[in-house]
Amino acid sequence: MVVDYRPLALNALPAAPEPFTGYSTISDPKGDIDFTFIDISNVIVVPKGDFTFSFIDITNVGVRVEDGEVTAEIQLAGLPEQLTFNQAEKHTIEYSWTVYFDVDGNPDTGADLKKERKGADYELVIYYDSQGGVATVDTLLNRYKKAVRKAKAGGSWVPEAGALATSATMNYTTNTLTIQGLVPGLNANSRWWAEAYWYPESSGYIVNDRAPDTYYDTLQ
Ligand SMILES: [Ca+2]
Ligand SMILES: [Ca+2]
Repeated sequence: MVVDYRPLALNALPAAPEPFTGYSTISDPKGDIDFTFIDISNVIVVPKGDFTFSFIDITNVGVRVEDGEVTAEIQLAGLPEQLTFNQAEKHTIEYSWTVYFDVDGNPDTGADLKKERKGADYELVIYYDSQGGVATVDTLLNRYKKAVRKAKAGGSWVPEAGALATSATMNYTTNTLTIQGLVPGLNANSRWWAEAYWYPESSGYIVNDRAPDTYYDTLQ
C-alpha cells in the first residue's frame, strides 16, 4: 500500500499572503486640505495673515518595500526651508507627516484613534512636538524628529524596538520628505495611507490633508 504523506489538511488552509516587495504610489489632488476647527466657543476662526499651506498639501506618496525596509516619500505642493514654530502648548504635535500601514489589512487590529486611522498597525512619521516658548521661524531640519511606531490597542503608539527610523531627508527642490524604517510583515493585503498635519499656535484649528481621500489603498 502506498501511503500519501502529503499534508492535505494544510492545503485546505488559506494561503498566507505573499510578502510585498516593490513600489506603490498614491496620488492626491492639490488644494484639498481640510481645516478642523476645535475652538470650544464654536466661533469659526479664520487664519490671519499670509498663510500658505503647501507644506500640508500632499500631492503624491510613494513607498518602496524591500525585505521589510520601507522608503516612504511624501511629496507636497510646496516645502519651504523655513517654517513657523509657534504652538504654545508644550508636548503638542505641531507638525507631522505620517505614512500609516495596516499590515494585516484588518481594521479591527491596531490603532483605534478615529475612523481614518482605524486599523493602522505601524506608522512612519516625521514630526515636531512643541517645546513651548516664543514663536520662532526655523528650518524643519533643525527641529524634526522621526520614528517608526507600533500601534497599541486603545490607540497609543510606542516606538518599535528594532524598527527605528533609519533616516529622514527633506528635498526643497522636489518638495519631498523621505523617511526610511523597518515595518515587518507587509504583504499584498496590507492597507496604507498618508496624512499631513499642522496645529499652529493655540488659535483653535488644525490643518490636515490625507492621501487618498478614500482613506486607504492596498500595497498591491
Ligand atoms: Ca492634497
Ligand atoms: Ca490592522
